[in-house]
Amino acid sequence: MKSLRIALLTTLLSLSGIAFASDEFRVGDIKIEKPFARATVPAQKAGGGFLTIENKGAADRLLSASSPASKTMELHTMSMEDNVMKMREVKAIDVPAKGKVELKPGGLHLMFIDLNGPLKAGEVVPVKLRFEKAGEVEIKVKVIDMKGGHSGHGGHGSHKH
Ligand SMILES: [Cu+2]
Repeated sequence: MKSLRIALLTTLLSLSGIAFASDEFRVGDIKIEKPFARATVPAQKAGGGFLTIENKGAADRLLSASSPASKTMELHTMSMEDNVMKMREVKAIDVPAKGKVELKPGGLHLMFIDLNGPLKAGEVVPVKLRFEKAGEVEIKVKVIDMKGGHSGHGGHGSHKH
């Protein structure tokens, strides 16, 4: 009955906003959960990717990401500065020992830079993540339509570095 209860919980969670499949990817002590990306419109050159990193072992760091969907990918963080949401690139994302890091809208995220085409809702995009200790893992990122959801991740169209 336990699995039924978990299934029910998953259903409730997906009803609360974003529909997730039970996507999990592992490499070494690292587990990647529920990767998703925000669907983009044709004029958009960049898009955000989100996921949860769980670490069963010693401290590690996410160093980089890459995908055939875009020319490059960067690791970004977002924060409020003078009442304006600002994004900046980070060199790495720390994954604490026996801890968890959430990449989510409004915070840390993966950024597809120079998209080769729009990210369309329903598509699945392969992304390769490289960890300092655990090494490389390829994950499948679901593209979802987030219209009506968070709007705080604006400004990507005029992304500057
Ligand atoms: Cu970004």
